[in-house]
Amino acid sequence: MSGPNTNHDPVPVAALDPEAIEQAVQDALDACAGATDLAGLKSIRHSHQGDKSPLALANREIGGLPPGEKAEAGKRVGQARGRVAQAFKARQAELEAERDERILVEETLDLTVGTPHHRLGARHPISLVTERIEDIFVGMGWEIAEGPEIESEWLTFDALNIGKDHPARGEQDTFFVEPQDGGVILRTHTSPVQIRTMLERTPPIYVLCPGKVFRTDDLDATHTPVFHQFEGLVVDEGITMAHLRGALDTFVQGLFGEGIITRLRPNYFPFTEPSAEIDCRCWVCQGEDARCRTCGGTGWIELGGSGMVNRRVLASAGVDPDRYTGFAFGLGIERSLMLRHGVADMHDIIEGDVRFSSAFGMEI
Ligand code: FA5
Repeated sequence: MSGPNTNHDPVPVAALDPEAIEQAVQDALDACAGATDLAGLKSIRHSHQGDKSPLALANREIGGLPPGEKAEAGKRVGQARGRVAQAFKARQAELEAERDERILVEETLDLTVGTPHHRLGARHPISLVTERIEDIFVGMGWEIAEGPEIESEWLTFDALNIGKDHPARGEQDTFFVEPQDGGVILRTHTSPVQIRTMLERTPPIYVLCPGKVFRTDDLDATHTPVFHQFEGLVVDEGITMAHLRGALDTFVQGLFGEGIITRLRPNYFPFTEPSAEIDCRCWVCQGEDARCRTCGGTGWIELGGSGMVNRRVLASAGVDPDRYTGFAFGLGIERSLMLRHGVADMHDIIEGDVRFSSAFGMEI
């Protein structure tokens, strides 16, 4: 027979006293309610739910009770611990909601608040129109050639058949680099790149030479002392004025629009023979408005100079003039821009006001 179960602690345990348990629960609930943030809640949670908390201690004492008392004590302690756990869980949820709310407020972005406006720069229309012109000729298979802005007098004048007594060589047109008789100047046109190209390459030559040039002109509505030109040069066997005309027509149609044609008027340049002034059909009135403001009613707009490369120029650049012929032309980029976009005053182009450049956008 088995004897009576004496394996329990007969001494009543204070921790299991209902009032003590209720007090422990109340203490836990008060502490819980008093926690103002999640960190505070975490630190008090240990005192009321941890291994050494009054309720954990009471729970451990249940094992020592007489069997008949265990169930009730277990129920009491279990319910007490449940209430405390429930309170902590609820408070935790409240504090988390408060934290999330606070973060949402603190990190809210007001998308309507004005920001400091940093005005973006703009590419200068001279750069844009230069690229556009380059694209037209590169599209025909030509190459881009360049030369220095500080140039020798020989390449700028002598090699181009511009004699010592030519007015263009005078002080009223040319910026000289000191000493004045040192033979170095700021190039007055892009034509010396013709000579450089012929000296460096052998025909066939198909090049476009855009660049900055300098003349002692005063700044006014149509002139500037620093401006841009682009020079075209073709040297090959059998080249005629018809090829010049075809290249110019393709160019003006690319820049000014379909159907625009050119006209060549006799002129004189020492480096071309024969020489011609290039006009193009007015793209505004097509020659049909005697009061057109773009062409002055003439139906034609003057673009620049051109001609067949003078035999003497071919020879001075080492090209056999009996085998090769060529054509050249030179146009002002500022004037092309003024014509294409109706810019009335050169000042607008050279003053660098970003509002002027912005009006052209990034594409011409
Ligand atoms: C020449 O400079 C020749 N080298 C062009 C040439 C090349 C002819 C090849 C034949 C063969 P001209 O001096 O006319 O030519 O100048 C050409 C263009 O430059 C003019 O049509 C004009 O558009 C522009 N230009 C001349 N002076 C100024 C200036 N001060 N400001 C702005 N553009 C100018």
